[in-house]
Amino acid sequence: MKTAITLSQVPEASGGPFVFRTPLPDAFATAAAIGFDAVELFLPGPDFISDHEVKSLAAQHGLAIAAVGTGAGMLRHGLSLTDPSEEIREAALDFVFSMIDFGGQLGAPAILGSMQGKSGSHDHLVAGLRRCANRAATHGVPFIYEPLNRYETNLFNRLADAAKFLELHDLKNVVLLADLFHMNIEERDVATAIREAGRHIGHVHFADSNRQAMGFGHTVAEPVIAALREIQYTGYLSAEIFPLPDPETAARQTISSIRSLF
Ligand code: LER
Ligand code: MN
Repeated sequence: MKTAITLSQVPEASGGPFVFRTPLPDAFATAAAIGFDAVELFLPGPDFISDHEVKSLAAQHGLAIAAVGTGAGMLRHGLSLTDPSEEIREAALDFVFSMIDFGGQLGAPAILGSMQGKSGSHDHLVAGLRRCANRAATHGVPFIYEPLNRYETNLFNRLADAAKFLELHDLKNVVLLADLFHMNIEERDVATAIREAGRHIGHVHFADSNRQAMGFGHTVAEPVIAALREIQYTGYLSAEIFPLPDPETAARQTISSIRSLF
């Protein structure tokens, strides 16, 4: 399993679970110095920085791009793929496509988190997911769908329900994101949920129960790691966590928890 950490450049997300928010050259350097394999980018949009510049920062620091978020489409523009208005759904799709294309240039998949909408319909979700999955396939990357806790969406809160939905609609090239913070709220047992949805899981947000670095809350991480090993998960453990008590401490705690778990 590989390690990643979140970098945000979205001022509207100042209260969000993103660790480094300094300008990207500094954030890449810090992530690399602390020992991460990759970064997960949360950007205002596809034009914030060129893919060429990101590639050069990644090469300079020996980092991969684990994934790119799409949540700025919701935070900055109020868009969602399941909005009742067709016009807004289409604008949301344009935004997500633009991030899929941006990530695709970097070999990184895009994530559908808050852009799925807070209270949408499954019909709109399946239509949006299918189009995003097809777009991602043109870059040879999957599209990542993230079940969120009940306070953030009514669509899917648990991995098993989302997995069933992917199967029912034969949604190919969509993988699930297991965010351990959301799962701590919604799953009966996090390790069991991982085992049962195993073949669909393509990304992990590695957070403790309180959305701080692993080891700073009450999650017992050993069974979670054992379940990930059992499903032969080879993707990223990406720290989408609050920068508490400060970004560096949160980042270092993530790396030391992973080292002690492996
Ligand atoms: C995004 O990855 C996520 O987990 C949501 O809670 C957005 O804040
Ligand atoms: Mn997440």
